[in-house]
Amino acid sequence: MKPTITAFESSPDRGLGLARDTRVRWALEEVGQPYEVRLVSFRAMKEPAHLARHPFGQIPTYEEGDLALFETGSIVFHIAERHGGLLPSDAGARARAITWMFAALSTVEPPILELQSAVVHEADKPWSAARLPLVKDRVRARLDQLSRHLGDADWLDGAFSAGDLLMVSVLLRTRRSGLLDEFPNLAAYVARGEARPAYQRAFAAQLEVNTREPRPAG
Ligand SMILES: N[C@@H](CCC(=O)N[C@@H](CS)C(=O)NCC(=O)O)C(=O)O
Repeated sequence: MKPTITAFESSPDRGLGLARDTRVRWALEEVGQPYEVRLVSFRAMKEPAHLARHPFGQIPTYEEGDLALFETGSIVFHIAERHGGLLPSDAGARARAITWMFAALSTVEPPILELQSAVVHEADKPWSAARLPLVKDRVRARLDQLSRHLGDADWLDGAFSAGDLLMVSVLLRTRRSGLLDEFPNLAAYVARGEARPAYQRAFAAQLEVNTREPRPAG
């Protein structure tokens, strides 16, 4: 059965691929699972039909028969469990790959989201300029630790896994700040992720949505 995911009708990043549906699209592309997309507006995301699928009124969601999921990490994990290719079969390696999924979302992403909030939502506050270097340093500290761990390896733990998929996706959000380029091995790691044919298909699919001509009203 083809799953249906939700994505922004019009992403605030206008197709840079940073909205989280790209992560789910990428996972589905990696495992070769075709999917449908239901596009939702910001208003529709907060209405009862969408809130029944996602209690926080966000994207992405994932529906497959009777199953409805929200939270990107959970969706990617579900896809990785259902299909081969995103989690190793060796039990220890699999547990480590899952650990990297959590690390991406709960250790590396939070300071990156904080930086994004500082730049997008707090730039007009009187304390913004004084705070920004602190927020950037928190991101830098995490990137430094990750960079030391990765060293000159291609992926975080052996073969590419769902852990890399989420980590690359999270790191992509630092590119515009310039911080990623301070760590050449992480920049190369992200570029390796982006070069994967599955990522390119996922990116192209979201770009197509976000560069469509607006539909005439009425
Ligand atoms: N923890 C959630 C976060 C979901 C999230 O923040 N989605 C964003 C798009 S990437 C969204 O829907 N933003 C609109 C809103 O929160 O109103 C996940 O990983 O799926």
